[in-house]
Amino acid sequence: LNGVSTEARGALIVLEGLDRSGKTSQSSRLLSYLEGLGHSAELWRFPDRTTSVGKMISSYLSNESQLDDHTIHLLFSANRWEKKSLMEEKLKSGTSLIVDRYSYSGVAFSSAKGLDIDWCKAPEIGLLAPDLVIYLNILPEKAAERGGYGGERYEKLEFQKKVAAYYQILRDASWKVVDALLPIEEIEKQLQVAVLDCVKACQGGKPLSCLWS
Ligand code: DGP
Ligand code: NA
Ligand code: NA
Repeated sequence: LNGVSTEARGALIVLEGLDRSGKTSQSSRLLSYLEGLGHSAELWRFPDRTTSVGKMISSYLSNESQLDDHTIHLLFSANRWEKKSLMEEKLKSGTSLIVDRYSYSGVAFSSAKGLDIDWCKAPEIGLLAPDLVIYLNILPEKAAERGGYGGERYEKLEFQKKVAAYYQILRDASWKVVDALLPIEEIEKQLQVAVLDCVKACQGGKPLSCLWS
């Protein structure tokens, strides 16, 4: 075992869904849950608007700047790549990460604009694959009713319908689909069960892998 770490690794848990599907509040509930059980855990989100790339993305999303669809796609991807080594470090040192949006958002939102899906996936290849993707499933019409959208670039019903269709194409074995219209506490319970299973599997030696797998 020389040089081989025997420390249990953390789990990479991603929340995905349309805008207003409830990801953000469920993510913070999950963080409290894991911390309450004594697990080391952190809440991350993409886009990470604090980096210089993230600031360009934020300005684009609020319609303060215009960018070619391919260019913004690559910036979103770069924003995940600039966090990859830290992400790997955290997981290997035993910290679980709950991540609000990841590569599935990247591909679904850009494909919904008409970009080729394989072209959209290409820059995500080699990023860490989530151990679990929780998809908060909501009809675009229902999401739009939830207190309205905030007015950012993609928060339009017709566009969100296309995003939902691309999410379905991206669904794979790592996904757990949860009905986002259930009461908040019911969703929370379902997520806790799935997340605890996942954390235990990772502690038990489930290997880290890369997208897309
Ligand atoms: P949020 O901060 O989670 O509200 O995300 C901001 C918006 O950006 C939201 O409409 C989803 C979209 N988005 C998130 N990640 C990506 C990405 O990687 N690519 C594209 N094109 N859009 C994304
Ligand atoms: Na948003
Ligand atoms: Na959000």
